[in-house]
Amino acid sequence: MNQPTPKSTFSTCPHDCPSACSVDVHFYPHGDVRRLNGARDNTYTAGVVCAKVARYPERLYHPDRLLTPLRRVGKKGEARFEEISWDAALDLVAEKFLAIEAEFGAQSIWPYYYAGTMGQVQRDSIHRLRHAKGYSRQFDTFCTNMAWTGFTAGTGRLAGPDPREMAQSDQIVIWGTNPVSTQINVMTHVTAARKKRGARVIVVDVYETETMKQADIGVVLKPGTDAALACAIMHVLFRDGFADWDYLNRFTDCPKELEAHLKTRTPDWAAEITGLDPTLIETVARHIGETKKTFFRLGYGFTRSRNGVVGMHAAASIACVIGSWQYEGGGAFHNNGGIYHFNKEMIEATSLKDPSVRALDQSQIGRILTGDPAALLGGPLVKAILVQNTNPVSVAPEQELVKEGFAREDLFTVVHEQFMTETAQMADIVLPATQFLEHDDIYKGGGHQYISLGPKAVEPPEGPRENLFVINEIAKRVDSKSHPGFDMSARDHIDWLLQNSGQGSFDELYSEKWRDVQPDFETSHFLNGFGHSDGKFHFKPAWGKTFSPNKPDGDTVFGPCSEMPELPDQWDVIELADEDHPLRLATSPSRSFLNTTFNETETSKKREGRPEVWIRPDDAVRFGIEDGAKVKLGNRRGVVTLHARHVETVAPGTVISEGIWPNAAFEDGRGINTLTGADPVAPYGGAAFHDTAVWIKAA
Ligand SMILES: Nc1nc2c(c(=O)[nH]1)N[C@H]1C(S)=C(S)[C@@H](COP(=O)(O)OP(=O)(O)OC[C@H]3O[C@@H](n4cnc5c(=O)[nH]c(N)nc54)[C@H](O)[C@@H]3O)O[C@H]1N2
Ligand SMILES: Nc1nc2c(c(=O)[nH]1)N[C@H]1C(S)=C(S)[C@@H](COP(=O)(O)OP(=O)(O)OC[C@H]3O[C@@H](n4cnc5c(=O)[nH]c(N)nc54)[C@H](O)[C@@H]3O)O[C@H]1N2
Ligand code: SF4
Ligand SMILES: [Mo]
Repeated sequence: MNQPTPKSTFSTCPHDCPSACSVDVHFYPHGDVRRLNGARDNTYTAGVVCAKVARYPERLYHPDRLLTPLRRVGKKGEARFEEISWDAALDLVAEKFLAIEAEFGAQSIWPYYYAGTMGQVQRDSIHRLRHAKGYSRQFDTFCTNMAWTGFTAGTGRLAGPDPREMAQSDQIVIWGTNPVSTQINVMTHVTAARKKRGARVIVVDVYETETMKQADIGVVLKPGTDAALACAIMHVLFRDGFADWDYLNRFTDCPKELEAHLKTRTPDWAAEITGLDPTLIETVARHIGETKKTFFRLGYGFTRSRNGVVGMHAAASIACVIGSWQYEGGGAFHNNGGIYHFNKEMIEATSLKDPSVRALDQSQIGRILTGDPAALLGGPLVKAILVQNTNPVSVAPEQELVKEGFAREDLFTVVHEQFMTETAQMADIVLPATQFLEHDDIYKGGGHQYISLGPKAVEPPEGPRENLFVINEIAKRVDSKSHPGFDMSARDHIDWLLQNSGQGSFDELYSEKWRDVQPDFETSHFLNGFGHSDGKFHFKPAWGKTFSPNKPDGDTVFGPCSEMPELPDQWDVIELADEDHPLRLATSPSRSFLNTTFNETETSKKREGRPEVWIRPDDAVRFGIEDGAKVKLGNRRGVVTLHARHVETVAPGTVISEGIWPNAAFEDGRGINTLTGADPVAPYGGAAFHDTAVWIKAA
């Protein structure tokens, strides 16, 4: 007899988002998923999810979902395929991988992944195959490098005050993040602080975002000038007696030196660099000085610049000058990655990892696939690539090179996907993937402090298989070193992970749904000392030697590391505007797409309209750009065609293009990342997606 369909169950949103929301999944009587909502009994999610996930059935039951394995029959990129069976597809993949390994060596095969799912099992099992075979490693650089490095350069640990404490703050500074779009739950706790305590909200961005529209004070500065603003704020704090010297002397490395260094970093100095009114800088600094319970919610956006590490470190330093870390509702928070301590041996086979195998820079995939010897780190050409949970033909910088690389006839490409993305279109073999409600996984919050379970809620359609299956089945066919992880189900993996990380078991977490692992107040606020060996916050980090979760192997550093300023300062390594490229472009997130995920759903596309570039009316006049006109944006990396919109509140000399639209939504198929660069940011790499000089002209 069939089991009666439950009315609802629980899960966790798997997408690449700091909120990692706990969700309730509601069913129709016939068993299909009806809708999702945020779990009310989870104290961070607090009943709220973003609109795109609330309407998840649109993605789950999308008519364009991939349902069968496919083999290319047309030319590369023509996207002509024939259906084949799973066995035939996996056998073919294994045969090719073995032949390529025999001829060119294991490192000519590159498993390429990212965070399209944040599930620990489904996302990270690819490393088990990689390490067991000695395939090339991946240096992850799309997202977190600059932010995490800048933050931990100061704090020594990627953690901070309980994010729910925002509700206890008197003032919240939302810096370089647009939570209304990118992590809506921040706003829940911000709103609570406003309602309960009349908290003031200050937002720092390069244009007036939806988040800024809700703020008491909006600070719209030129991209890549955040360190100048932070320095001027700290200058005023020292100058006007707001500095907490007891705190500074106990908890920081060189406060006197910082004070002296900032003497010349006046609001007038910063106004020149940031384009801000010096009186606005004075006002913001005074509000910060007068409000001990100030919570700095520091995002990723302002770090996606060539000086982004320095910007993050400078912003985090402000919390030290006023000693706001000492108070509930005070301090600086960026991400909680450092609190979880998961043992990943069974998922990733970390014991089989060979540090002598090269780690190729994910963002340089264009250079790598087109055979740039520097990007290949002196090793062999990449002859095969296995892609899971990412869409590099759209999201990676230097798109022209990425396309050229994937078009190589001698590159064997396997893409495991839910949809026929731009990357899947370039594949030799396309494998259909399950969606999160169709498989088991476990998640941890970057923006909160929960470990949460996402148990399988519905059966997948006939065809799609989970990532774990693909990895285990390839491993069996390519003579990989044996590892018990290849014989385990997702539930077994979750159970092992929890048992070996001191967090109970699968069954325990199933009954709890999520587990709060926030450290105690003293630890969270670094009142037992910061994470560095001297226990201090470092205003003067040893750049290139300092701890970061993103620190590459050995003493490898990137970019002009030796020129990084010793103390917080403006650092002019950004792609400055010049005569040929008079504007600076930031490619900020759109509300209804999540990177390229959801850019396949009709409601999201409808809400977003069309690819646009937003320009201030006065800048538009300078370049003769009418509101609504078709325009070209270009630089030495390429040219894109899109439509202009006049928007008043954008930083001067700056243009904004929201969202990663499908490449095909642009007139000539060239997506926004045609313009962005893949040169690594100092000191530990990362892509400067919001740091691009461009020209504009009417098309
Ligand atoms: N709806 C939606 N949600 C998302 C995503 C998405 O694409 N869409 N992406 C997800 C991912 S992968 C991540 S990593 C997170 C990232 O989320 P966030 O931390 O919010 O970071 P970003 O999305 O890069 O950019 C945030 C803001 O930084 C601004 N910004 C750009 N340059 C500067 C600068 O120089 N200074 C300052 N002060 N601000 C600047 C941008 O205009 C943007 O409004 O969001 C996740 N959530
Ligand atoms: N211009 C510009 N470019 C950017 C950024 C920006 O701000 N501006 N942001 C950058 C950042 S922060 C990031 S993190 C990257 C993100 O870029 P990507 O990692 O490419 O993220 P998505 O575009 O969301 O693509 C994820 C893909 O994974 C697939 N997927 C989801 N779940 C599963 C699964 O369980 N199994 C399999 N096999 N597939 C799955 C989805 O269908 C989707 O196609 O983009 C970067 N690119
Ligand atoms: S806010 Fe982020 S984690 Fe929450 S449902 Fe939306 S995409 Fe998922
Ligand atoms: Mo990201």
